[in-house]
Amino acid sequence: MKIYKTFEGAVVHHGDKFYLITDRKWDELINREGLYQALLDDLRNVTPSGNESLIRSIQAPIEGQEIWAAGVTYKRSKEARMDESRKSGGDTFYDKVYDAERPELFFKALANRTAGPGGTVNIRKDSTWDVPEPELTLFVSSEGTIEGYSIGNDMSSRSIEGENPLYLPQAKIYEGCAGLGPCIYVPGGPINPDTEIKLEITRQGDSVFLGSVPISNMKRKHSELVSFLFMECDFQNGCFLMTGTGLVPPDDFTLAAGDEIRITIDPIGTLINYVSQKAPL
Ligand code: DO4
Ligand code: MG
Repeated sequence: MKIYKTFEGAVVHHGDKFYLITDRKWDELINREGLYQALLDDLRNVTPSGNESLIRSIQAPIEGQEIWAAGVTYKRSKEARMDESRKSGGDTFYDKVYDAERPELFFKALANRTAGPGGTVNIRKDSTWDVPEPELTLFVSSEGTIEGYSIGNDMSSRSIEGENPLYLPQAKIYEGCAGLGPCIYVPGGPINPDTEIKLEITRQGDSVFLGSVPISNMKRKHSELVSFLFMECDFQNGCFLMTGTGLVPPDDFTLAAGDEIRITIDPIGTLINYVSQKAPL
């Protein structure tokens, strides 16, 4: 089952049918323990439509949730970050956090800084080296239960983070720093461990990066990330948790304004965003 947030209301796609739900606010609709069953119950009172056009005006599937992110959960992320921060002496922190019991977790964005499907993500004007980070993103209810999955893009400045790990919030948090969508996939159980994350970046019609990684390459368990996040934080409307990147383009790659970023995680779908940058300094 998938839930889309549209300008007309929430649309649930179940089997070959689409259901428009207008009598519940988004936060109230998604933030329920046992969401799959709760949605099935809701659908009994809604007349379905066989028409896909219900999901034409899709927004990011977020309203009152915070987006948090986990870092250095894949070996590829650890190695790339150690390389970019070696000169500053910051490389050893990534190595340590990869092996530590406590994961790296950081606040990423609220809805106002998050681009939905077809929306624009930004690169900072004071950054010279930028990448998207395609991440399986958990939707966790206020009770701390993993109820669904979405696709996240944790936009990152490698030049700023590489200069000093203490610049992480500036490398990660700014206008248009996150992408989320196209829906929340609610399978009614854990996502298939064979799931793959695919990233394609296209520049003026040419593919300039293509890669994929299985989520089974992730070092930590989803439940482990959630339990650290919920240890001392309450989330009244539930929250999203990006689970870290296992795909980092080669060091000679940087995003440019106009690039198209296409992240696919079957069976969630494809999140497409376009890159923008105000005039560089
Ligand atoms: O350690 C910095 C951030 C790491 C991150 O965002 C990731 O591994 O995805
Ligand atoms: Mg990341």
